Amino acid sequence: MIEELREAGVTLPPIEVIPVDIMSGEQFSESFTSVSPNQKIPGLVHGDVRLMESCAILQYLGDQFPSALYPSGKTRYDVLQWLTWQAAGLGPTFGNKLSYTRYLADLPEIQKQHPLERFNTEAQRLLRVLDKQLSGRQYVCGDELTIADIAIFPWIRGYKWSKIDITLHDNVVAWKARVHERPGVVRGLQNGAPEGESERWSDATKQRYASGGSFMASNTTIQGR
Ligand SMILES: N[C@@H](CCC(=O)N[C@@H](CS)C(=O)NCC(=O)O)C(=O)O
Repeated sequence: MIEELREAGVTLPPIEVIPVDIMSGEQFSESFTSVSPNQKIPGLVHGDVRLMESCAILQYLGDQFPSALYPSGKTRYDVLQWLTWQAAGLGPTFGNKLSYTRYLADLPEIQKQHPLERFNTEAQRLLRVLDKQLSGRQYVCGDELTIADIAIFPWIRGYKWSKIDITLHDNVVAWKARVHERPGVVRGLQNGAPEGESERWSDATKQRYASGGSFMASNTTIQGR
């Protein structure tokens, strides 16, 4: 979002990006919890405003720094419905599929079968909905990139990690490539990624994410919060 605002010619105040290492539990620290009571990244501090939830943060930035990324008028409601669709549908479904695919290695296969099938089927349904929406459009809400695209893109981009096959959905595949090649997106993806690994993780990084994810997804960790 920050890099796309810059691409749109918006002048931003100085920005400090503070990494929160969720693998080592930094999301549970007192200072981060005061920004994000749900103890999940991302969080935003701007003056006396403290915000959690990526879709709320996108709306806030869109409001504070006006551009075509968060259009006004009737289109805004179109953007908001797709933003909410991500927060309530695509994100949780892809996230749950990811957990059962990569992070719950200790769970017997038999216990994983139903959730894997359930979340994969729902993910495919959501992809059909997105594919239809993208028919005849460059971006989710028309011919301009908006915060709806910014919210949806990371889950679609990471489809191999969650093992959700997007390749049957031609419009989704073309849209993913279109978003991915934008200079602002390229710069944004490099921010915070391990050196040289914004496009392809090393085996060591995959292993680190898999074990960190297993720690976060376990019922014991969730109960202890
Ligand atoms: N709906 C939230 C989801 C945030 C979320 O799940 N963040 C994950 C990383 S992608 C996290 O912080 N996990 C740490 C944990 O579960 O302890 C948003 O969009 O901001």
